[in-house]
Amino acid sequence: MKTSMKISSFEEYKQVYQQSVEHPEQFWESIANNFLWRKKWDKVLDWNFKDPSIKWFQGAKLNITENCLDRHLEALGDKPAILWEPNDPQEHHRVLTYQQLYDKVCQFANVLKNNGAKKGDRICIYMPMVPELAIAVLACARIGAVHSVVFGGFSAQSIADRINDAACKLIITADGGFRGNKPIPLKNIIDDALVQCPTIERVIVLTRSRTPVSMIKGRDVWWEDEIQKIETQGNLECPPEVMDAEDMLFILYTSGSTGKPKGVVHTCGGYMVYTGYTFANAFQYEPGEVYFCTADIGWITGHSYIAYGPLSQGATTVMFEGIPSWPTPGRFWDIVEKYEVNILYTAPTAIRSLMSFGDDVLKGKNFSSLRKLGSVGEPINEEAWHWFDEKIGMGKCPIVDTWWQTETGGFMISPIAGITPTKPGYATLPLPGVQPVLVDENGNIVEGNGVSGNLCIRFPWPGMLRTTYGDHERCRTTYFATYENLYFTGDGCLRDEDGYYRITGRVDDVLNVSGHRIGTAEVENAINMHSSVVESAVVGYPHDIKGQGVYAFVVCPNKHGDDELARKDIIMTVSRIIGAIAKPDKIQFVSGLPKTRSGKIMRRILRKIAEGDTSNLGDTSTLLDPAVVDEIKEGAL
Ligand code: 6R9
Repeated sequence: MKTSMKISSFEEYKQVYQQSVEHPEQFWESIANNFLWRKKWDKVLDWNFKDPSIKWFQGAKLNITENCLDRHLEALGDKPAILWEPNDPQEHHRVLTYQQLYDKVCQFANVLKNNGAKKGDRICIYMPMVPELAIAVLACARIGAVHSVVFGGFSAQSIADRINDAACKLIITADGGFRGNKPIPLKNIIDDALVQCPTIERVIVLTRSRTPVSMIKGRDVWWEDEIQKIETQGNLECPPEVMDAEDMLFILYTSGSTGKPKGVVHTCGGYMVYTGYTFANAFQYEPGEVYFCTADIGWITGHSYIAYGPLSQGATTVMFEGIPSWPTPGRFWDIVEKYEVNILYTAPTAIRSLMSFGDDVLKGKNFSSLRKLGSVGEPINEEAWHWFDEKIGMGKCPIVDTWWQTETGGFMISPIAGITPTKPGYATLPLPGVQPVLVDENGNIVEGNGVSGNLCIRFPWPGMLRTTYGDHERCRTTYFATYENLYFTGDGCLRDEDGYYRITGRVDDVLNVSGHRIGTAEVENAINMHSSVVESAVVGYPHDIKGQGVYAFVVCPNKHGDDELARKDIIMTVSRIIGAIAKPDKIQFVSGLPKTRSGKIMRRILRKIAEGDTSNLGDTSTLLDPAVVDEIKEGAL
């Protein structure tokens, strides 16, 4: 089988898809042949979903950074790899060519080595969206260290939990960062976290904001000083560590329906093949095109589709430090114009928020460079889809609505730009190699079209998670135990008469707030830590901009009569424990929660109340105290 990285017609898609289902191993082998390997595999795939045990390209040797950097030097050495747009448009932007990025990655990889890092060590990264973040990520991969990037919006406590879970040895951070008009004191937050992190031996601090920080002797070093040492030593090259295909590449923490966030583990070979292939194919990336993904590298979208995917394909990727609405709500459009962006990949929440500023903001902006648009993170509502299509894409750019997850590593269900006919609100069809199925409440696969169910995948793909760090059993129970021999995504989905897929949202207790995954249990645990709180229940409710908002029902008898202050205290507690991204939008104080006689909170009822739909709350007769429901209904916000 000879399959190219890019499909060129819908007919070809159907044919390749069919082949990929009938002969998955040959299919992926032929895709993998488009990458650079030190040694090819002995076996393409070995798997079972029971344990689960998933091994792709066993016996193969590679380093992903050779694919992202070294192999492009000859042809693309002086072509831009990263175009960096600072938070403040007055500050100079930066361009890093492939050669420059390569040089910087090698140098920083040597800094890591000088500071005691070696293959297999876990390294936490907590940085603003500056090129050095991408450099740090790639430098870890260069030496075979496992990176664990933590998004800059998480609190000291969340960082400490993540560092301790993975027993990280080193952390890379910056003095501070900028997002809009808000400076973020990254190093101070790290200092708070490190009080609880005995495994950290070294902190490498990049200078970004020039805010005062405390540098602890013997533990903290400046990025720039360490680079200086490398230069003095003349230690500029760093040969890539040769990795096994199934060696760990990174850990990325994500929320689930229970407990603390889990560390999703991705491995070198499969992840490289999967992100590279899906990037090239779904976006139909053409050499020279400028690609702008508005995500943060702290999330999977940034890992796969700012860093690894585009770089393995020799693309030019734009990295933006700031936020869409600062200093003006036209900021994204200014960036599109400035860099003549050809592919813009963003999230429905950003689109809705920009829509809300009205179309005047768009006047005089030049969108003519745009050829393809993408959406990710949550279901895109039709209104946002059409606005994106008409106002930004000028009706001439295909919209690639990519459904996927931290756990899937890359796109799963998505149009191929300009090839798959699209439908607003639909992620359309599975990409080659992806075998989705819908499962009914009894766990049976529903065949045919015009059906809905829980979305599962029945065959492995190279980019899938291999385990959850330090707790394989949790990986098994979360994803592989709900339905036998299937990977369960946690999403509900419908397949229409044409066989097109539309994701309807999470069916578990995970919220999607502005495209960020937040576990309701996590927020409840944080709220319950507040000293006056007895218990709480958190549900989502429809929010015009965020998609979902966080609604908390809180039993808090001891508020000293000041509801507003108690609300602020609770919000402060959640910000401290998790981070500002998980702050409840609404807090309703209640005298009790609706519970069954066995003590289970009836979330279904709370969800309805939060949605403002109290007409039909269903059967409440099994409740311990049905009267509580009336009280909650009355007090709904
Ligand atoms: C990539 C990413 C995963 C969850 C996923 C689903 C939702 C993502 C979507 C989408 C509808 C899309 N989701 N993309 N829902 N249409 N195009 O977002 O990963 O942060 O792990 O979130 O996001 O509910 O299960 P992650």
